[in-house]
Amino acid sequence: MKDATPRATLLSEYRPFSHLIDAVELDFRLAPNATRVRSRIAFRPNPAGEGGPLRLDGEGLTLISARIDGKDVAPRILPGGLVCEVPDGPFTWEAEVEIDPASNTALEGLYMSNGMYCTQCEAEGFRKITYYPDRPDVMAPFTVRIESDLPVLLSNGNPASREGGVAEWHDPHPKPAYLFALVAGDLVAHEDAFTTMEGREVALAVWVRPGDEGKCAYAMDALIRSMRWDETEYGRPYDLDVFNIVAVDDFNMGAMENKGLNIFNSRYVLASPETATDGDYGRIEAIVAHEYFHNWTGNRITCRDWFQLCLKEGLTVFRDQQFTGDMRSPAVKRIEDAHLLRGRQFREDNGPLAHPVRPESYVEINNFYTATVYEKGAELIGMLRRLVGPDAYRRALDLYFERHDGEACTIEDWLAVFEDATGRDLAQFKRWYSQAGTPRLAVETARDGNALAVTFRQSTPPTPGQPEKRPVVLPVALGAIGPDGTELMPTRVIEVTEAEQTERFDLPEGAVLSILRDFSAPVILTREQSAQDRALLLAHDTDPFNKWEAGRTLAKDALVAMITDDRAPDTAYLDALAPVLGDETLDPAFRALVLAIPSDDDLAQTLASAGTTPDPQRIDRARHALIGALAKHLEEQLSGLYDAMRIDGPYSPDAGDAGRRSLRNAALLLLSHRDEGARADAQFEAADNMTDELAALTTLLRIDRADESVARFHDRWRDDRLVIDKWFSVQVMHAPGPKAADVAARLTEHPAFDWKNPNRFRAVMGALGANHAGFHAEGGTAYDLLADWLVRLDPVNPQTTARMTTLFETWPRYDADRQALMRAALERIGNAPGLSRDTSEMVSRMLG
Ligand code: B3K
Ligand code: ZN
Repeated sequence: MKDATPRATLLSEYRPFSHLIDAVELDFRLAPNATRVRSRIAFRPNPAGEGGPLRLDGEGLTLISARIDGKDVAPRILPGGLVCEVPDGPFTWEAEVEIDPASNTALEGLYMSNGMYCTQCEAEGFRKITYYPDRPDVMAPFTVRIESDLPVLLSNGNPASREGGVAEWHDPHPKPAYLFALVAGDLVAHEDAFTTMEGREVALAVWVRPGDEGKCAYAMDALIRSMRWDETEYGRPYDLDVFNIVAVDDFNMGAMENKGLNIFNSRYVLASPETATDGDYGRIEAIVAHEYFHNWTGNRITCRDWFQLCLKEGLTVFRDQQFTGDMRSPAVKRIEDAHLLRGRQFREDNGPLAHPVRPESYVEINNFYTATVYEKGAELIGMLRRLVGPDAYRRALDLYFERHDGEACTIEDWLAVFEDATGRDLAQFKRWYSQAGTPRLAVETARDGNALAVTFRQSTPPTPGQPEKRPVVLPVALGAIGPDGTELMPTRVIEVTEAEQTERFDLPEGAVLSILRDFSAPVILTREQSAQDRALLLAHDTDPFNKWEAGRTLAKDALVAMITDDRAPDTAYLDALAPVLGDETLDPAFRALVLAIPSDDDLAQTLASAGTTPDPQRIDRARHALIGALAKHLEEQLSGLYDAMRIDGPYSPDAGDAGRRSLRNAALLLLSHRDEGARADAQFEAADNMTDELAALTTLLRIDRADESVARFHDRWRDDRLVIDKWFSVQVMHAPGPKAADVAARLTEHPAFDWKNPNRFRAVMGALGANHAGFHAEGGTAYDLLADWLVRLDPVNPQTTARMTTLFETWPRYDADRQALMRAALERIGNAPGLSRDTSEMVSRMLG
């Protein structure tokens, strides 16, 4: 470990910084191994600060010179920064440092990717560029000068001048250092323009490597739609003369919302019908929107400290979810988001890494960009909106923007605008931010004539460091359907605030309650309900989420019975599915979701939370058996759907066509169990778009008949790095369980396995973790392979390594043998000499 005992940062220890900054000037002279950075910073004492010397953060910097008000000074250099005595009043700090971007493989700070310079500063990367108070509550306007022979030189804000090899940029909006960005490279632009509601002309550009310019139109279109949507839905116009997006191949995550200069992982920018799937298009649209929306929720109003991360992330995820719902289908989007939340966030919340939406302590903040902060954070915004209603929500947001523009805020500030705009007391609601864990909501009913008493009991199991839990506010949306399928009670929202609470409804015998409509609270609902009642809801519920949920629960019940009691597949489920699949009034995208079988990991989690130890092999077998039964039972219908959903005409990524393809390809996968892959072979050859081509390949992999197609696919796409990522990934993801670790190991020897590129590393190792039967195959070879590679990656790229250790987070779910093997793998990672702070924090949290 780097530090024997890495120190935790605590929310309770927050103190304002000693100084404020009036202006920052940065001057970069770029050179791969010896970039010089000069800074000139106008400081003045912070009236709210505690005085004392100036402490600046800095990591891996070679200090060349430092001056205060023009006079040389000799600051004390410490492990994470420096300390310097300073005058009592305002002063100017000037420093020059040297850094080595070409050797920066951690991809944090200033680094190089394919000959291009770029930056990633959130959360604490700016300190690797120069000495600075690298914390979000210190905001300042920046002027940046870049000197380089490279043709394109970009930074935040508006361009100020460009002459010879020098460009100057000025960003008038005060910002924290984590939003700083610089890009220099041989890049080409896909350009467009936007006129804001205030009449501002904005020049838009998506910058990519030469050769990729034909793949930027969709990202640009998504950007323009996002800008318009934020104006119409939130009244938020853009505030600079330019907005630039740059695509980078080596990037630790999805994208970054730097002011006026968003930097993206190229996989979330580049798209053409031949190379990108419908899923890729959807992610590009959502991420472009997400980063753009941060301009108001994150950049103009930022976080006081990193504990408040959900203030910008939860809210911005919620906004991008609303946007996608508006662009596509709100019902389908809600189901996908709820499904993702259960898959990722519930998994986190019910394991050793559980933490509150607003954590109170961290060692490495990069380890807290989690599903809990993002996705559960977004659910909290959705619950607030449901509790106060859409009009009051909009009033509260208007007040938020008006009151806090230009400030660094807290969750208390956020809740206060809701309290002030609505008069509501949110003290109990606030528990959602500090209490980790997924609440269980048990529902029981008792009838007396037409009086139906519904009792809700909520409880949250203990999580690390939080043995006792208190009741939270649960908005429970519910309605009722009559035995003939008509709606007896339209949706109403009950607020469950007590540990136990009973509500009464006037509903006749035979009425079937539909509870937690629209997934109105992020809880695990437990409730005895007959298969007949579930089938009724699947057929007739007016709430799309609960209609889908009814089918899902039937599928899960059938699978659990197959896994635990060796039962045969339940034909009641198969019968209930048929009319929904055939209902042409239903969106094909929705029908595709209904047809999807719960994943192995989902089943493992379901079993574990019901107190049964999941057996990965049995789960895999049962799932296969159900797929086989479904294919047999519905063969004719599926075959009809496969033909009916065919699209003739040019590819369009819009939601309508994408939905048809997803239903058609879901049918294809099932039908391959009947036709030995004949349709998939034909589709693989004929496909004119990546969605259909990859679906065919995946289908062939799943029935273990893909050898030839895998080779053909590689030959077709060997020069397209993003498609080759898919090629690596699907082979591992869809390998039969016992073979998965071998397939992954073999692929790591492929010449194109560039393991220092995070996308490529994740394509193989992330896919191994996602192949449940493969990752947990007997003997633990997959655990060992992953551990070997994480030990190797850690010194090169701690952030990606730490993130990928979470593939082990489910260890407590499994049997004693697997637990021991997974723990041993984690211990081996933990004992690697020189392990990064990032990874060591993750390992020690997981091992407890
Ligand atoms: N704010 C960035 C994430 C930064 C992650 C730092 N480890 C992207 C986003 O959420 O929009
Ligand atoms: Zn974000």
